[in-house]
Amino acid sequence: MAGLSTARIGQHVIAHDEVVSTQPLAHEAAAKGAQEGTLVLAEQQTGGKGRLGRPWHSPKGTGIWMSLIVRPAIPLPKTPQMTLLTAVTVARTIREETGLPVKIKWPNDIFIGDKKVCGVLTELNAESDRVNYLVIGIGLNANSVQADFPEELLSIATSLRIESGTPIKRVSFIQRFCQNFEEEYDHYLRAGFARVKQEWEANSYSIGRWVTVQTISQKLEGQAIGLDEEGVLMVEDRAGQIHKVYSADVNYRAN
Ligand code: BT5
Repeated sequence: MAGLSTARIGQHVIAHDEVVSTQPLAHEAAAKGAQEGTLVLAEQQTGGKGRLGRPWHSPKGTGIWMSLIVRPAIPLPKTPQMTLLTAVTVARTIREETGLPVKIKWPNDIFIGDKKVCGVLTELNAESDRVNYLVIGIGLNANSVQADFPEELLSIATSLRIESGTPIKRVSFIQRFCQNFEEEYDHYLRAGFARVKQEWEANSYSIGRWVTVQTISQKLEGQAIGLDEEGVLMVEDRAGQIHKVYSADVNYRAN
């Protein structure tokens, strides 16, 4: 990408017009040895995906639909931290590029007000207990207008353009994202998770809210109180007991 001052992130870009999803294309590229920092971008996805097989609406030309390949030398249990690092980086980039007040909803959503503007999907490729690579998918509604959203998303989704009243420059957004990501990622690899945790908590939509958490084994109600040192969400129930939520769907509700 011209004008990009990173060492790795965004130095190789694979740009497509229409794809089913950038995620499998990034996996293919990574399996063939694509360098760390390679970005797969598309103008449109016909089968964009979220977590747990959910669809991600990705119409032509309105969004930033991209998958980033990274190869962090971290133990497998720490890989969810990369989702939080990415969310922190996207949120910072949105603030810097638009001034909009963004919040991070655990674990992978970026919100403006009570609407989702961006989602992150991290997929792992590992051999025994070694991380081979991660594909981090980022779907950001950049320049969508209301009419770009299907009926079922109208009340839950928004875009940077809707919120700020002006279209954003997608290339300059991606460049700034790459710079911010590389800076945060290098710091994380050198010094650990503490700075990501601090920035995540400072910009959290989740902390202080009452949540219902459905895990495979239990349904839990309580207040989200923060992240532990590893990036796991801590939820305090009415009896004052603290539960750690690793990977589950968190629903928010009024007290
Ligand atoms: C996510 O999943 O939020 C992760 C989204 C990742 C999308 C990127 S785009 C580039 C890369 N290629 C892919 O195919 N995927 C990644 P999840 O938390 O499961 O949220 C999915 C839910 O968000 C859906 O069930 C809808 O309710 C809602 N949703 C779908 N499309 C949306 C959109 N464009 N904006 C806001 N919300 C949306």
